[in-house]
Amino acid sequence: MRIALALKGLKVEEERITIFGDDATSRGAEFRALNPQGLVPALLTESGVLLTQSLAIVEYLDEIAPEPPLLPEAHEDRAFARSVALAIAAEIHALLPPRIGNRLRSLPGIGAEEVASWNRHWVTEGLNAVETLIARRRTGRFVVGDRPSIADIVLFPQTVGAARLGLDLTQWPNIAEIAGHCRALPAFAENAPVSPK
Ligand SMILES: N[C@@H](CCC(=O)N[C@@H](CS)C(=O)NCC(=O)O)C(=O)O
Repeated sequence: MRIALALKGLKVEEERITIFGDDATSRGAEFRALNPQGLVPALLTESGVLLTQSLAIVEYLDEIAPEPPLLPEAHEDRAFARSVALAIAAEIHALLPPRIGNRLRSLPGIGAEEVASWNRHWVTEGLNAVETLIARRRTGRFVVGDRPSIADIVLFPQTVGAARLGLDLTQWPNIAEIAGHCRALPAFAENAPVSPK
């Protein structure tokens, strides 16, 4: 969401929600009263509607502020950008957030190294597939053409996470190149995900 806001030059009033550690504010009663899922991102609109789920929020931002567009123009390209975004958000990221690691570590015999190995497994398997999908259709600097779309907005943070897990991005040449083009843009570089303290 932060990358999409930055690409569009939109400003919002921000409240920092922490997601790591026992005292994570995302798990507190106050935040849950707002977002029962206890997850970020969450966006409260001017009329007081709470929007959740990053892809829904990015599409909402694209509708209220169409420039620059975050979905490609052609129908097939739009569906492709959405499918790459979902392949990452639903099939990779969903298996990795703090609540998954916390739950795994609560099980007998599972410690930090097992959780790191779990994370590396799902990122590797997921990005292998995403690399093949992208390689089949890529014609420009980003996932679709020469303009960043919803697909790059989801892909870039996942590459930052993959590197933090010690995975070598060059095993996914298209993804590594796209991540480099994203990082060259301040909207991406300044809004890369933060690591646990
Ligand atoms: N499908 C959701 C995932 C949201 C999500 O898992 N967000 C993470 C931060 S990137 C979170 O709030 N994690 C808190 C936790 O796992 O306890 C989306 O795309 O917005």
